[in-house]
This record gives sequence, structure tokens and C-alpha cells, in this order.
Amino acid sequence: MRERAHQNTWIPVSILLFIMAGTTCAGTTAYSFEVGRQYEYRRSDGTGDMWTVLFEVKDRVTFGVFDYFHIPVSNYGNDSAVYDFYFRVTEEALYSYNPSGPDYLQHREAPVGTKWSHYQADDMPHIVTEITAIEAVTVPYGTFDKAYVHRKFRCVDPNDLSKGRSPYWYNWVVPGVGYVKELDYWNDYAPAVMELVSITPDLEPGCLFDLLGDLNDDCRVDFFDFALMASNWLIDCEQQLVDPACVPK
Ligand SMILES: [Ca+2]
Repeated sequence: MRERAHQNTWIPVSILLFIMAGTTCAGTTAYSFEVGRQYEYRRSDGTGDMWTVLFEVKDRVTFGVFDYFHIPVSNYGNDSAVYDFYFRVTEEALYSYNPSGPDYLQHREAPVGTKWSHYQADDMPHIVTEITAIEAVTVPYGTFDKAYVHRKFRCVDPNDLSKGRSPYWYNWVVPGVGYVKELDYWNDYAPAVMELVSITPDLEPGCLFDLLGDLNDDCRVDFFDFALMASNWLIDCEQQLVDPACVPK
């Protein structure tokens, strides 16, 4: 028993050092961005037109204290235009770079009903986002059991929508993959539908075996799984409903 007790005190200290070193577990971020990776989408609208939209992860840049993926998005409006975006990814969220203030929280993995807004200068400067469902989704790239549905709209005043608001648009975000679908009611030929077709180079397939304790699905039970468990140590979802680690099944 003493030996076991000794082992049990050693392991948490190791985990603490591991976390303090800033190492994150491979495959656990909300998005699968890597420099050189390309995401191909198919977009269509009520006119019957269908076109290809590309997200290309070009390089990484540092603004202030954060690193961002520089991602040019081309042909979103079927017009060959290219727009540069700068995103940073955490284990449960995606932020876009804001040169004049805190970054914009675009997506996060959180319970249904979670709602937030941010300000981006425009005639309707407030963008309101709410997680309205966590559900399965099928797109040409594949079927996923769990996608976070984000419903968004712009408005003049989030506390008084009678002053003016846009139609909704919806995003489906799959943990570990990213943005797989968009449904946009804010155009003349709504809805416009955009779906993920391919990722190049493709993502590594997950483990093909059910292995109890393999939390990051890499076919091994090792220290990475232990660190994942330790990062949620003593969280009680029935007592701490607002903890972002508590995701409804
Ligand atoms: Ca594992």
C-alpha cells in the first residue's frame, strides 16, 4: 500500500509540470488547422448556381501575445475574391484577430443556450451568436455525431432588436475538424448552403478500436490521456453548470 501511495503522489506532480510546460495534447483543439492544409467547400444558393470555396492555411503569424493561422478564403461569393482571415484556436474555441481590441469569439464548444455578442464596426455592428443545438451532421466530407450549431445575426442594438437586425446564418462546427457547414439566410437567393467536401492533406483517421481510457482516440492509453483527465480533475458538472468542460451529451 505504501508503494501505491507513493506512486499516486508522483503522478499528479508530473501532470502539473506537464501542464505548466504549456504542452497541449495532439488532436484536442477545436479545429484541425495546420500550415499547408486546404479545406474545400461547395456553396450554392437559390439561383441553382454551385461553386467552390477554398480555405487555405497559408502560414502562422504573431500579433501581440498570440499566434494566428493566416487563412485566405477565396471565391466565397463566386467572384474569385480572396479575403485574409487570422484565426487562433484553443481546445474549445475559435477566435478571429481584432486589431483594435479583444479578439472575436467566433465558435466555441459549450452547452445549448450559450450566447454571446461582439462588436464589429458596421451599420449593424453587433454580432450575436447562440449555440442552438448539438447534433449529428452529414456533409460530402463525412458524417459526424456531434456538431455545435451556432446561430448568428447582426443588429444595431442587441437589447432592442426593433432598431434593426439581419436575418440569421448558421454554422456547424465539429470538434477536431472545424467548420463543416453554413446555412445563410442573409442574401437575395436564400438560403445559401456551404458544405465541406474535402480536406487536403486529410486528417488522420481516429483509432479503429474501442479502448477504454483512450481519451484522445490515438489507440494508446498513455500520459496524454492522463493529462486530459487531470485537466478536468474535480469538475462536477451538476454543481458547476457554467464550466465550459461540461458539454451536454
Ligand atoms: Ca490516447
